[in-house]
Amino acid sequence: MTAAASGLARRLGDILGADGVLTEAADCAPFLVDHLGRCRGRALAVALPRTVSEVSRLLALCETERIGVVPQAGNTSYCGGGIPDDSGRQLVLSLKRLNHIRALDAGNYSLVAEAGCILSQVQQAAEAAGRFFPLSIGSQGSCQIGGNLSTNAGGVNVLRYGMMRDLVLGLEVALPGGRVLEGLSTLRKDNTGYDIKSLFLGAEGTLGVITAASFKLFPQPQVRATALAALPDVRAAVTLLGELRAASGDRISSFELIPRAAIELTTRHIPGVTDPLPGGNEWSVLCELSSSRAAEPLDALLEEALAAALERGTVRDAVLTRSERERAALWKLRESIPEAQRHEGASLKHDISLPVVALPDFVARAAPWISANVPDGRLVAYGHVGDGNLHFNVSQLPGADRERFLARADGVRRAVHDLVREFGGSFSAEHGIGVLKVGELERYASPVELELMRAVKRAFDPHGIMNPGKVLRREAAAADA
Ligand code: 2HG
Ligand code: ZN
Repeated sequence: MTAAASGLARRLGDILGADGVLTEAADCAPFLVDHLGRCRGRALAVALPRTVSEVSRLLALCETERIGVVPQAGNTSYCGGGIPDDSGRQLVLSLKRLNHIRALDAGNYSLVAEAGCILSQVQQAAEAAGRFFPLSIGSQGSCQIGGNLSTNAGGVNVLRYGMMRDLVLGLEVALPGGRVLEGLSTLRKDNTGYDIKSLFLGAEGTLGVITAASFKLFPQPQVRATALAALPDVRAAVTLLGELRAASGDRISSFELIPRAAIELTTRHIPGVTDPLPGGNEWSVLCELSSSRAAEPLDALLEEALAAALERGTVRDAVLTRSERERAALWKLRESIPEAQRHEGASLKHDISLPVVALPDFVARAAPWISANVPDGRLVAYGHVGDGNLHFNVSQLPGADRERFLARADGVRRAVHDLVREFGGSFSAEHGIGVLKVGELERYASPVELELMRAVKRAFDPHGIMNPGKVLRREAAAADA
């Protein structure tokens, strides 16, 4: 360690205590690489504060010393937002010890959680009080609330409950320089000027460090009906979504598209996953209805709606789950697609969203392009079709050369994202920008949007110490941090 680094570690130790600063290479290593192994960096140290006051004092010190601070929560992100650059001059600020549920008010349907709480911990706290916290994503056993807030996470319940942004009532944020925005309101209505908290949601730690948030809770679902339906094409998925919304009185909480390729990958790589509808169907959807009214006959309703869809030809085959075990098996098939893709080899990932009605035409244009231009890859397009969000991923074919396949990434990304734009969509639906999509934001955001984003960044973080180079490229004046 250089003299400057050890001096800083000592001053951080004064704020955080001896066990609050990691400097040994082996201790820091897990914080310096993302879970997909796509982004790696180096750091001066890793700080592990326990309180908002420690975070605030740390940010005051880092602003004075012009040290870049990289907030990191569960480190499950897809775009490298929580990984430092390779200069070795930035500080990783892990939120993992800020992990308390501070308050839960069942009567007010609200909960206050610190940023380092694991998502499943928040879900369980709500459930123990007879309430429901609806954010649900594959990594919920390890991702943390601060990261979910900072990337405005989505997942499988967005159709009914919205994204993370829609669940937030208030935020506590430590700002560069050390001030703290104390905004843990649990009010449903509060129109007092600009909605400042909104700017931190999806900002990926570039404006300040979210240390806690107050959330809406909902009544616990009491009944669920879950089915897998095989479909002739993506257009049928959009049609079925409309039919089910109408037939169920809008009880749909999840509507997930699963292509045949994903069923093949999960049954091949994930122990215990089987295909509930063998028959080589090109597309399926996992649909789930739910209600907080126990007496609601959702199974019968879903069965009837799917039978009618079968008659009309929207659906080719369907299976309803008859037990919690069968339901869990279906969800396992869906949730383990990313893991199965990893076992299969490299993949090119595109987290895109489109108006739901545009999805069929988009896939009809984009899928043949992939077949013609990526001979060593296979399209695995799946995801939250009810929200218009597809993970338009391409998996390396078995036996293909990994490096040659990955060398196609830039060209494929350009073709996919340009087509997404042509269809009025977004190149970043729920995984954020991080460091990997900074160039994409520059290409697809309008000059006015970029100018406003840069102005916001300067207003909140004039010295550019907050997660430098993420979301927006560093400005020359802030190049030191
Ligand atoms: C999902 O919906 C996640 O499973 C991960 O957002 C998507 O790995 C992916 O591309
Ligand atoms: Zn997803």
